[in-house]
Amino acid sequence: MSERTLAIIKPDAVKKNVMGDVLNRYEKAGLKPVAMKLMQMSRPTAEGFYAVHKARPFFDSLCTFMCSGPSLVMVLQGDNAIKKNRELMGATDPAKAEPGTIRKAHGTNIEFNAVHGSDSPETAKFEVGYFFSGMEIFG
Ligand code: IDP
Ligand code: MG
Repeated sequence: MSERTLAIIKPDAVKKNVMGDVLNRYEKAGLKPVAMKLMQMSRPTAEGFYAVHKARPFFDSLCTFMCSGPSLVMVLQGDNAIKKNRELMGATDPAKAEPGTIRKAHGTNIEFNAVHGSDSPETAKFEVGYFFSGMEIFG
């Protein structure tokens, strides 16, 4: 079933000049970018996006990281896009990520881990709508 998921190439990966490699992985896996914007998140934007993690000890540091430079924020569309993207990404901690995954290749540590991907249909709906209006999505 074709679905949409929100993906972010985080500031660490943009700084490392690996946007092209990550986009290539999405496209090769059948995940088509149908909306994208290169943006530097404001603090309130990052805090709202990660509101579910507000009580976590890493919340403040995570928001500082996400505001530290431009990210490539996008909507990916394809069969089982949510699960497929999570598989491409690998585990949250790059040290534990499977070989061949994006985080294994480009993540630095559990915080600076290169990419974001929605983790469920409900989350995807919220996250896509957080950054994009219907008019900005081509699919
Ligand atoms: P996910 O991105 O794999 O879904 P989440 O648990 O939703 O992982 O955490 C969101 C983001 O918060 C992670 O991608 C990572 O950047 C950061 N993060 C998660 N756990 C830790 C931690 O223990 N220390 C520091 N940062 C963390
Ligand atoms: Mg998550």
